[in-house]
Amino acid sequence: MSLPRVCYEIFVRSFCDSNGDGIGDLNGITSKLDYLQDLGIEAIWLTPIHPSPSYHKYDITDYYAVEPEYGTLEDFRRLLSEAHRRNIHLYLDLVVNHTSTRHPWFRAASTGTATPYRSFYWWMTQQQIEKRGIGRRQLTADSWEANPWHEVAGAPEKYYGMFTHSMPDLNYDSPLLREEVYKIVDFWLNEVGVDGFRLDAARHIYPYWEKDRNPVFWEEFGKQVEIIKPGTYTVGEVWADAHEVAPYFKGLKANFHFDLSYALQQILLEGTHKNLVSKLRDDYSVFRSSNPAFIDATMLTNHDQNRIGSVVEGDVARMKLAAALLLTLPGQPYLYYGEEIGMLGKKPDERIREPFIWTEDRHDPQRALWIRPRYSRRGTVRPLSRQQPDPTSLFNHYRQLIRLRKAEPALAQVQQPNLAEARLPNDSLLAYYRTHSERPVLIIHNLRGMAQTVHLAGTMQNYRNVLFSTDASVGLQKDTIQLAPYGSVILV
Ligand SMILES: [Ca+2]
Ligand SMILES: [Ca+2]
Repeated sequence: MSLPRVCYEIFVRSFCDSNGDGIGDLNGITSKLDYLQDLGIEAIWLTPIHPSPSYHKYDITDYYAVEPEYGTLEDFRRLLSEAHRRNIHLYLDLVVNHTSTRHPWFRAASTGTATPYRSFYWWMTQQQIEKRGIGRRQLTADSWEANPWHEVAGAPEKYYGMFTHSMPDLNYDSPLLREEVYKIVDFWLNEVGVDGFRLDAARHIYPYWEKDRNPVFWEEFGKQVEIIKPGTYTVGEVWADAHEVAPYFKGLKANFHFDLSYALQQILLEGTHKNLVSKLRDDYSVFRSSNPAFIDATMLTNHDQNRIGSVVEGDVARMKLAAALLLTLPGQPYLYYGEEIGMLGKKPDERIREPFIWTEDRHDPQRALWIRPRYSRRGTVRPLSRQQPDPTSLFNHYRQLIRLRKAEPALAQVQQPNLAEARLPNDSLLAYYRTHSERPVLIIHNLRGMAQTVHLAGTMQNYRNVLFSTDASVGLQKDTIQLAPYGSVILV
């Protein structure tokens, strides 16, 4: 199967419930594969599906099993084979920066120094911690834990858990641990048959005082994975700027582009182009220096960020603009589930992970109920069932743009991003070319909430056909084109 061009992140607990217990599950996802295929999705990233005491499951107690709330290994195998039947790849969330404190490794490790599992984690006395000056960490976008050292009652040594006390960090100086992780990877790739992994907390594998070792670790990991199953896809969560992300491309095929996510949000909020194209081209050249075959994994937001719908205050016109930006820029875009129907949500985390709204039926049995929604309710978000028949809906806007992205060679290109600046005299317009030897494409976005007329000059006049317009009534007249408020056009 070829490299997926459009991907979709599912927060499993909230997507679709198949058995009426109110918790989204694997069979629920299987029942929605036709929906995802119709939307045009080619790969799915599932948030963790392994047994875990938390609702989000990012603290795992058994890497070989499926969380009973979500189903069984058989359910997972069926989901995978049904996905493959529709040419949809499946990526698991590999959370190996830390385990749950309830994982058998940690239970054994915390009993004392006599067990081989002791070396799987980081242990230090208060004196050692102070001597090295590592008692407090700087807060980062992904962790607000200032005191990463946690006590085991009655023991002299503390363990390191940078996210929280219930998530002890694994210590990759242990060769035995590395072996265990490769066994896990082998099991899911070869015994089960998944297509790849999203690597959680990739920049935290080694703690901040040894952070230069992280890209080196992933380089070894990448080599091992290539031996275990050649061609496996990997995408890293390296929540940092482009310069820090770049070296991770030596080991990982793709990395998420958080800088771009922020830049797009700024553009949507301020209504000016912020030199996006030249910034992106700079990022590409930084990534290219690490690996010319890098895959730029893009998103508006993910399960750790305020939803794009709330960033633009529920304004559907700007959600359409956001989608048009994401789906016409280079890269391998990831939609966050529900984004395509305009779901809303602001932190705390639970609030950006609310249940998908499939129908207007208030007793819709597919709808997850594990949390009472505050932002994404039937009154604030149009259910999918009402958007599907409406050609002007946000859902159909996504669907149409995805189709175009896959069909148009200049838009479909994932590797070696083909992006060039197209200059317009007004900074509330953002224009760029997706270059191509035979069929280049010109894209123009109106970043303002009022209509604008664009005069096409110079080489822009070569683009005579409208492939897409947010407002279907808009056309090209001689050398001018009308852009609806927050509207986008794609010309060829
Ligand atoms: Ca369920
Ligand atoms: Ca770590």
